[in-house]
Amino acid sequence: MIYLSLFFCYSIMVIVHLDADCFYVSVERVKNPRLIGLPVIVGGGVRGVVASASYEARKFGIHAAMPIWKAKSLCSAAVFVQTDMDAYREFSQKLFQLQELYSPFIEKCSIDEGYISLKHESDPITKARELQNQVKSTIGITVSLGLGTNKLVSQIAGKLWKPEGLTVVPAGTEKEFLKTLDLSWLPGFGPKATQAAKYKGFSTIGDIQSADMSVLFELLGNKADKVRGLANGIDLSEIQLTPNVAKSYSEQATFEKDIRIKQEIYHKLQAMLDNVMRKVRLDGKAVKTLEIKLRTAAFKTVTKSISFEPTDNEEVIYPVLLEALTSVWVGHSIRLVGVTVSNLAYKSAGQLDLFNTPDDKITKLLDSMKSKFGENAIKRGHAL
Ligand code: YYY
Ligand code: CA
Repeated sequence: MIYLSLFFCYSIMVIVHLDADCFYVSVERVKNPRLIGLPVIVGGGVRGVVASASYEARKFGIHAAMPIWKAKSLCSAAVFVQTDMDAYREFSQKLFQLQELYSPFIEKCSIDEGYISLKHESDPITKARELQNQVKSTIGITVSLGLGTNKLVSQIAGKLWKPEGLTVVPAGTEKEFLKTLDLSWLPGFGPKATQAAKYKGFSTIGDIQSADMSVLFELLGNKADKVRGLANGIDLSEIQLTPNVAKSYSEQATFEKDIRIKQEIYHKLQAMLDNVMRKVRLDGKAVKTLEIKLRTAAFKTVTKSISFEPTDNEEVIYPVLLEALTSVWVGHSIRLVGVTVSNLAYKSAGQLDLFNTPDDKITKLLDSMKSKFGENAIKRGHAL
């Protein structure tokens, strides 16, 4: 009986809220590890406010959106770093690509926050812990996670214990969990609304749970019903799938001079395929579809796509590439070529064997040399 109810609990407690801890600061610390352990503030620029403060800086009362001059006055020893949005976007992309390995159901809420549904997992808590560890070991930043039966509860749980928190609200305990929290945790209670509510004697979410409906209506108008539901841990909003997480990898290039020799066109396409497949491997994925694009000297564009068994190895795709090229190239002069691989397969533990990943020593050696010495350190013969 106990086993059954626990299983029931786990099986519906599947929404994870993920939020990177002091995200901009964490990225700056990967770039410059000397910042680790120091009170660090990222911000400044035109608006002159704190964009992200390390947890060491927060001990001095510094927080996001505070004017820089005020932060300086609170902690003269703090290290101030200018924002580097390009780096934050790059880390954000890696962060969401990692989440994709755990679930296809992801809603991106901001550069470093999102919801992930783990409804397909039998043990979502263990999976969430795995994700948290993998983010730390592969990207070098920490995240806090909240697990609950709905978005509201998992979001509050995730933000309640930071940094590196993993807070679980079991099914059926939502109301109890919210009861003692300050009102300002509820959506719609910004500083102004919270102040007005406190004036009327509401201080915690529990006060809203038990409030007289007519008083709530006076305070919140037609939102009263919804807010009462939220206060009781009822949130029916669904995860809105974010479509712009990478669904394909592609590269294209224009030749300096138009090319009419099939072997040369093939070699160029092979070199581009090598590059995109290296990215696929770095992201721990596999692909099932290849598309090539040729643009002729007369600006006519032709494409051909072919699907195959999932693989993360370009050598397996070379024959498919040749087949695609042979089917569309009939002797034209070509000015531009492009390669796209898509139809991504998600690898998770135990699934690896399903992929067509031959034990290819050359591919592994190339990957490791490129990681150590840069993209151009070594290439296959066709790319020279
Ligand atoms: O998530 P947490 O560890 O608390 O810190 P950050 O990742 O640095 O997030 C900062 C937080 O502050 C983010 O949710 C946006 C918000 N914020 C703001 O409200 N106003 C600003 N001018 C800058 C940031
Ligand atoms: Ca954050």
